[in-house]
Amino acid sequence: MSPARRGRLVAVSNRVGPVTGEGAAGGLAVALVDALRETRGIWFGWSGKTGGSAESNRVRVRETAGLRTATLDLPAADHDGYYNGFANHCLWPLFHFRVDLSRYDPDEHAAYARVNALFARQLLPLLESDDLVWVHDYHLFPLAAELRALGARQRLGFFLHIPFPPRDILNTLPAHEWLVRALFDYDLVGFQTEQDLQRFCDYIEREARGSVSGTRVRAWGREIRAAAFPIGIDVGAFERLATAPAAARQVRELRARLRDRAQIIGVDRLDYSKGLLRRLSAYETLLERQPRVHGKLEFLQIAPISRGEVQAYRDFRAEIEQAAARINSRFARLDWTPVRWLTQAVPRPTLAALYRASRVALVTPVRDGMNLVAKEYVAAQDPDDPGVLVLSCFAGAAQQMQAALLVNPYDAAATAEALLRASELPLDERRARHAELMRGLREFDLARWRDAFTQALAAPARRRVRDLRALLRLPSATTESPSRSRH
Ligand code: ADQ
Repeated sequence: MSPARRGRLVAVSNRVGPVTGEGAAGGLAVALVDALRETRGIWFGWSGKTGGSAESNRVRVRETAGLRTATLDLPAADHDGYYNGFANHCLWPLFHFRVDLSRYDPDEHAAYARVNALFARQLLPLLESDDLVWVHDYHLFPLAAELRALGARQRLGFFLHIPFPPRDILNTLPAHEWLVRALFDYDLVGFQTEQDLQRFCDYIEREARGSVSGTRVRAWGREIRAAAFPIGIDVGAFERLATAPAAARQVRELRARLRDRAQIIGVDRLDYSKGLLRRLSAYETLLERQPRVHGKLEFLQIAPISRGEVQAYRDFRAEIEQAAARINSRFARLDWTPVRWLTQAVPRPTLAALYRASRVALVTPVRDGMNLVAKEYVAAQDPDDPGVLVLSCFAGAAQQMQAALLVNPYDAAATAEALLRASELPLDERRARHAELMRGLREFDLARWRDAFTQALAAPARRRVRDLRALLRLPSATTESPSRSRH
């Protein structure tokens, strides 16, 4: 770990992920777990169980496979208001630019604040003075404020995995100032992309009447650091998964089943931000306009059900299943089903094999913080005969993956054309695009994301601006420019 690192790393997220077994193979969990093990740190979060009361529930500290986790059960009503309510019915849609789906309920807001306060009370006694505390995502905006109110002096960092919305959209949230102001109790705030950072800075400058100078952001009498830290994947691990003997066997079996058909793959949680309806509509447009692809393409969408307790998700699921059924009833033949729809989670080795066996990946969110599926698909390809990534320009990943075929998911005809082009792209162009994408994946991988963030958080305050630039490899010309324009 970095020489700048002092003390332990303490990660805080809504859920503590599985630390062993199949579930732990998820990239983010692995990256955090490695860093937590190295520093003898802790991963703190909700246990996944509801019940009891805020007064009676106690944090459970466990050590599994060399990693310490600290988990807490949440009172059922508080959990519902905090997680299904404010986090996923209010913040998630709003931060994905869906004001129409966002619902603000003061009781849910209060439950969100209560759960953050409870997390802070239970976390504080576990902290040592030189710990680095890394808080993850929109469930926990006010955690630092709650910790500070209890006297915490540790370095506190926050990383937002989802997009930061434009000022006009954020302003529709009655509690917008409360939410953004809470970020000023952290020392470092990280975003996925420069665009997210710019939208945050725009809010600070115009709405909060604060100021931005390089990575220093001042508002409400406080100063924090803010920067973009694009998350990556563990490229080597995904390559190994995709080339393991079991995967190679699965790829052969899948290809034998497909015969001369090209498989298009989509892998997403069943979420309206992932653009699944528009994706189906683009595929339908292609089938309408290009009868020659009938029987030649097969679209496999893997979309495990998520947040099934939120009404918007249930409505959306029904719509999407109808759309898939409509396409199949319009175009299916005895020997060909145009759309195959799976709603179960798939073990990661199988996922890697499915990616490798697919000629095209269709990753078309209407808005996404980053999108790791795009990166996993590329890493799983055979460099000698790689598939093609069709990627939404509204995924954070598009900023780094310019060698993909970039599409506007709102334009069904253009997406259909890109899909056709992807399925017919000549080998030399496929190889060139894949090589270019792999260079980017290796340069900005998961370890770099983790180390850049934790080193920036650990760096002494007066050196932090320069260190951040070096870590993020920003050109020195922009260093400390007081009037750096962000618009
Ligand atoms: P998500 O919205 O969950 O993450 P994404 O980045 O695509 O979106 O990550 C999904 C992960 O789940 C991938 O690793 C994928 O392989 C896995 N997955 C999806 N479907 C699966 C299935 N059926 N079986 C097994 N695994 C499956 C949030 C933000 C993103 C951001 C990430 C990380 O919304 O924008 O990229 O956090 O910061």
